[in-house]
Amino acid sequence: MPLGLIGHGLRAGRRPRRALPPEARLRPRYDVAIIGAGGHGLAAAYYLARDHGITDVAVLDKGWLGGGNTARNTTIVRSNYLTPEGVRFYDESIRLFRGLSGELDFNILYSERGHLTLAHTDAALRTMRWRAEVNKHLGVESEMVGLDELARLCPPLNLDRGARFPILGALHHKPGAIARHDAVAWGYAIAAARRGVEIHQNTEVTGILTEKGRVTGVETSRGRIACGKVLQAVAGSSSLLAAMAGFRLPIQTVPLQACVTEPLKPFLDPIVVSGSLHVYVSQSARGELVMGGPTDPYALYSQRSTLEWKEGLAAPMLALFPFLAEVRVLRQWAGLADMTPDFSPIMGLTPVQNYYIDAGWGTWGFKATPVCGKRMAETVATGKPPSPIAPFDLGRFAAFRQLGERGAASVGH
Ligand code: FAD
Ligand code: PYC
Repeated sequence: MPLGLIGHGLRAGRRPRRALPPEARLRPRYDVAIIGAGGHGLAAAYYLARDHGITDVAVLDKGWLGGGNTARNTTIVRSNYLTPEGVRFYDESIRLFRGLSGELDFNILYSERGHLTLAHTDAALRTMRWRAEVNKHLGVESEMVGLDELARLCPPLNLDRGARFPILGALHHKPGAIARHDAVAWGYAIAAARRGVEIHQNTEVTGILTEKGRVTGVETSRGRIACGKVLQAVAGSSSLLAAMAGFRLPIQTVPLQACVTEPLKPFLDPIVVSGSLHVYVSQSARGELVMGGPTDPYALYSQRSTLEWKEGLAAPMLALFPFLAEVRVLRQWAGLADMTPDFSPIMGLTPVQNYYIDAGWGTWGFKATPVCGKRMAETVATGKPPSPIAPFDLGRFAAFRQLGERGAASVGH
């Protein structure tokens, strides 16, 4: 096997395909403009080209490729949701994630670790049993585990019954995984560009052009672009773009912070989440502990880090893993979470014809990157949202068809 691998690497004619082609000249017209070169926009561009042969596509970003929430998230992938619609949707994403390194010829370091959601109260146990039952019914591997099994799955966890927040049990979701977020963005970008998609960085969309209720183009910091169809995939800026297009979204935008410690020898295999204590942690391939907590408690467009947040994280984290007391935090940052009232995304059509939306990704959108890209590409190509995403339409809020996923959010936001 190692010899085969070396032979493959040295084979004549094999060219490394890791680089993005040089940026093309921005043209005055495209069939499709995608606003946002995060994982979602880039994945949609890739599947538009691969599955629908639509390659006259410009992906426009005000900053750099993958520099928004895609670069700022803690990379947790799971499908242990509460609603059947949510479970099916995220499960399809996991299936796509599993084959993504091969599909894109780009190693996204996808690593299935198992995902543990700890219960500290009877109410939490009840919600987890509910999730386990819905998951199992739909063929997703999730089950309740007691303290003995928890000790086996995660030996460093403090299971002391006399602890300040004793653990009563957990929801164990075997397919829970982490991946390299920037590799996901770059993998999709290069694969899309190879098929003819143009990616234009430093190109801010400043206005949406419409005529008789139909989109006709976008105004950008580099001039006007005419286009037949537009997909907005701007995560934390969704309400701002929707306002430019002339409609409102039921979204509140709040900062979400995270941090990493110095690298440690591998000791933590599963991803550990405590919804009640509002903290979660996983250990990256580099050995860093990637840690997160609740959203900031007020709506704000700011990506600063705060000491209060770090202090709020440290106490419960040390209750779970007391021996981390001397470990140093290396970096802390924030992204912007577009929170919907039901903690589910908004995907599909909008009041503006040919203007499509991929939004409401709050704290949960990284895991949806492949499935959302694939299904939004289908929506843009056919003008009709396919059945897996149809329930996530914008119209559900007015029609009382909310998809309540608050109980399956990672931490109590
Ligand atoms: P982004 O990556 O934000 O891309 C949107 C792009 O749009 C940006 O590059 C931005 O520059 C661009 N843009 C905005 N406005 C304009 C404009 N006017 N013109 C042109 N371009 C524009 N999700 C999970 O599933 N698991 C997790 O563990 C997880 N952890 C998280 C931790 C943190 C700290 C944060 C902040 C989020 C986390 N999330 C997680 C959520 C996840 O990061 C997002 O939902 C996801 O990255 C959204 O991807 P995107 O491609 O839609 O958006
Ligand atoms: O959706 O699993 C998740 C998650 C973890 C941290 C932020 N979001």
